[in-house]
Amino acid sequence: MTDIPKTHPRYASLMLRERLVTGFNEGYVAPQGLIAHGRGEMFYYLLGEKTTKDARAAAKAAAALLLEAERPVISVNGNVAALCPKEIVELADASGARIEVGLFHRSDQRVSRVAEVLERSGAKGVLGFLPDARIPGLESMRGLCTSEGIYSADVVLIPLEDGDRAEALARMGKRTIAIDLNPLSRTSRAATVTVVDEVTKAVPEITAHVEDLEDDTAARRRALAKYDRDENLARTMATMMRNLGGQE
Ligand code: PTJ
Repeated sequence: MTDIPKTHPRYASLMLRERLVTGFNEGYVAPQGLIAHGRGEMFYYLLGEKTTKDARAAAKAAAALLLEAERPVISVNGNVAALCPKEIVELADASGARIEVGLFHRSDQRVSRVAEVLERSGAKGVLGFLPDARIPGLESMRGLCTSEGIYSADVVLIPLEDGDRAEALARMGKRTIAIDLNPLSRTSRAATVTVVDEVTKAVPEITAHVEDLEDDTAARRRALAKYDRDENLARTMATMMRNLGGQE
């Protein structure tokens, strides 16, 4: 790892890169994951590298959806395992969700490394190593899943996706929660709830709302009723335009 001084003005951002590079060197982050992170960084910059009010509202709706679910599942890929394994386990524990490894650039070795990283952070019963089902209409390796997990889930959290799975899961009648810094992505536009924020910020934000809403059914129904994905994404894009010096 590069020794990054804590006083560096971009310390937090550089440390996220270091986690990905470590994950890449240890064989669980795909090389393509490094490119994906760079794209995310660009959108985060446009957001002012801050959690917006709209991201908080979406995180609240995401928490409500997880709490309303009967069989929630959190899908984890290489980037998410590198960036926030502990936070994923905390969200799974708080919401009662199962964790399933779902990789686009899938190999058995990467699946077991991602599972190991999660287990080192306290995860129990991680699914995904032995897929026995397939998401209909999804040709990529990410279509492989387990019947106990994603295949029979009613709500699936899909952080950092590349597009087609949210649509395929919706065709199966499932509701999805995306975490994606790109408000224009297919995933962002297809998920039931989209949190446009950096994943290491979004996951603990959702967990905090889960803890707040868990004994308050009326409050979580209100959070869901108030949330409108397309309006939320439009406001997020307006924030980016303002930060670029464009129209209000
Ligand atoms: O580990 P694998 O094999 O499953 O592969 C994972 C990657 C990320 C390589 C794969 O899912 C992929 O290619 O994704 P994309 O198409 O690059 O999409 C990732 C999306 O996540 C993009 O819209 C990025 O802007 C966004 N993103 C990247 N880093 C972050 C992020 N969103 C939130 N937080 C981030 N740190």
